[in-house]
Amino acid sequence: MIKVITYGTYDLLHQGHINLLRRAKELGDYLIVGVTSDSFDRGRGKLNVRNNVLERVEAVKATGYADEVIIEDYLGQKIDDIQKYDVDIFAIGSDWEGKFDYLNEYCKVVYLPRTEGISSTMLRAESQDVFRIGVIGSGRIAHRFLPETKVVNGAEVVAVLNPEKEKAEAFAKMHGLEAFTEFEDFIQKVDAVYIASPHLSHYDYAKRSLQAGKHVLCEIPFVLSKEQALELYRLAEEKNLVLMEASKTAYCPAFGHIVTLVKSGIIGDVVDVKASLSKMVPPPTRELDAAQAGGAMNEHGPLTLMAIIKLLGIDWKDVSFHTKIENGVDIYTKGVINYPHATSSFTLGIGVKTEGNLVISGTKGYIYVPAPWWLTDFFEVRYEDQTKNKKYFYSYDGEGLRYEIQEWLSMIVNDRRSCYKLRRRESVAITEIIEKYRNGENVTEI
Ligand code: C2G
Repeated sequence: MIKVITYGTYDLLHQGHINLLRRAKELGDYLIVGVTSDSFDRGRGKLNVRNNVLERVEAVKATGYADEVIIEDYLGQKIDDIQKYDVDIFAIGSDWEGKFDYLNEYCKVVYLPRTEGISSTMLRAESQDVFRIGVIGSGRIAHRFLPETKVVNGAEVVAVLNPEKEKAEAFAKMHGLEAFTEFEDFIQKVDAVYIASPHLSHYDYAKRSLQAGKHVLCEIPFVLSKEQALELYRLAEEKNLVLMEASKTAYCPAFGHIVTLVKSGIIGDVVDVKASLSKMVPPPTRELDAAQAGGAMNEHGPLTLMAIIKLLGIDWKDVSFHTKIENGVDIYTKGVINYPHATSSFTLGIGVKTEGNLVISGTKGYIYVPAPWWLTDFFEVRYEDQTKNKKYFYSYDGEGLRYEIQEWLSMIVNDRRSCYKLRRRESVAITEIIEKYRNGENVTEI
């Protein structure tokens, strides 16, 4: 019996896939089809897959060509599978010509003709509008945002707004966009807005964009008061628009897995979360400017508080801060947030260096995420009995903004107002804690 194996995502299964499966089956007597898992696809940069793995498996089965369906979940699995299932022929479409020659060591490799004129990418593009995105602000993070949109289907940045003409034009030139200095002209050209302007302008720009009927992705710190956050989320709801806080770590694959592992009880009851984030910034810079809401708490509070709130929830009892101020901004802030059954602390620095790790302690074990934990790609679950320890590795691609952009567009396309990766009430809770600090509640200067 000749055994054939082939692999694919098979998203929005189409005639090209069906032809490929038929041809693969014709090469032998028994066809094994490896369907990629959702996390494997995310790991290899396929961020826009529409059907989940179960739907894709069902679609492959429905073609009637597969004698057996398996899940492909890791790099290198093809070699294992070929040996494990005693495969004679590995078949794949001609778009992969030459890429799988290394499998010749284990079985025969056949590249089958690809069906021209159809692909999942085309089908996704047809079923999904391309969103014209406008960027407000042209600073460091805005520059990083641009290349990240290129890897997300359906995202096309078309315009930039900066009241300072030369800055708007320089940014537009660099990225091939239209430059605007007036909000009213800019907003008419776009469907959705990414706000990466100075902190103090976030609220105003977000409100005006929502009022103009545009979806909003707003950089951190989102806004600087709980009232403003509530008002904006209410406005978005009323207008049936997506408003999302750009808390990048919340949307990255590894951090999401940490949260689900913790919630599933892998380290028992969580009793303590410690999160630190420090980035030394040389003057003169916005981060060290009090007039632009600089300071460690405004800069790094949002991501750090996001981790604590995702892990322990929004029902904290009390919050206190110790802070070191220089020239009107906190160069270091340490905070403690107590919950009825747990405690947590954070240390943030822009003029004081700290270890930037995240440690989640539970009654059975702890999770250690080394610095920089906010660009999570690795963590370890540790126990008293070290033989039970487990390390988890993930990819954190590019600047890591692609995950939030993808989630934002997916919410728009699928008409979702809320995302479990960062709930609106969690975003409001983060803002509330930052506001308490800004108001000097329970703040001790050192
Ligand atoms: N295919 C085809 N004709 C098309 C589109 C796709 O013959 N018009 C083939 C591909 O060449 C591949 C299979 O259909 O053999 C599945 O394609 P995808 O779903 O795009 O999956 P892919 O990313 O190619 O997965 O480990 C995964 C595999 O390495 C490849």
